Amino acid sequence: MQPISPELREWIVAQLAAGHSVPALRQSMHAAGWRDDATDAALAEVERATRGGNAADPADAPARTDMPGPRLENSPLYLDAGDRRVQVVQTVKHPRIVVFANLLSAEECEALIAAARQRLSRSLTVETKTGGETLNVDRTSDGMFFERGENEVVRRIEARIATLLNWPLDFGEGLQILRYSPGAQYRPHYDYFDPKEPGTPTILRRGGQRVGTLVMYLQEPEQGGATTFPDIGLEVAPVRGSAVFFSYDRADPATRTLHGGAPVLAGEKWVATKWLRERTFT
Ligand code: PD2
Ligand code: ZN
Repeated sequence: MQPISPELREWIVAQLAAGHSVPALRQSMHAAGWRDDATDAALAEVERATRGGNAADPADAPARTDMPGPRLENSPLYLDAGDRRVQVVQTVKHPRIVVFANLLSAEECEALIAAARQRLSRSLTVETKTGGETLNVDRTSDGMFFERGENEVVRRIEARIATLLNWPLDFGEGLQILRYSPGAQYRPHYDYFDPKEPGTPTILRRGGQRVGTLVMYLQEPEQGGATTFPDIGLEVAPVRGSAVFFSYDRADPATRTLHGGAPVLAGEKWVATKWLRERTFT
């Protein structure tokens, strides 16, 4: 029997609260690969737990209090990231966004690009409808993933990120590398997994929700390629060795973390993305 995770329970509660019928839920879960006996057990458990009570909407659930992020209480200009002194260039409180400079050396940027180049393929995005991966017209870059701790430079950078963002190393997904050629872009999206999609509980079994993103710039394009935050009109320039961090304490647009990669107009942009989960990512 598949275990009934807190995420699956939360998803079922949200679906019921949104007015979806139990048969419709059974059909979505079946399509997402859930066995019928597991589906019945999960539905029964939620029914028992919510009988007589209010089915809470996850958007109204209390925000997480334990979140990744740098310590900024004393408005530091520099932060000690263990093996490197990182500059704090810009901060936004809501949404929580921090722009860093000098996070990576030019040699580290080159080493990541060199190790990734031969392994690139057209980027896929996690498909929350099914829990699988699909080609996405909204994302026209090429990409690959390193395993966590795959090589020396990846290990060094992951340890630095864990120190800088005060988040356990093993809560992070493997580093993703993206290359944008001229014309390539990543249309505005949220990095958290949509709790309303039936594939989401499957995705969340590997470490819960994403709660933070760090996009590190490995190579500057000649023009274009900013990381944009349309809700607040912010554009972060893709300067080599710099990075933008943002966090989201619930899987909801109220976090104002809509963001995208603007089209590259000339040259090539390379980035490395580290996504942070709620728990150990397996
Ligand atoms: O490359 C970027 O600027 C970018 C923009 C939005 C990367 C991501 N999202 C991502 O990797 O999630
Ligand atoms: Zn993103």
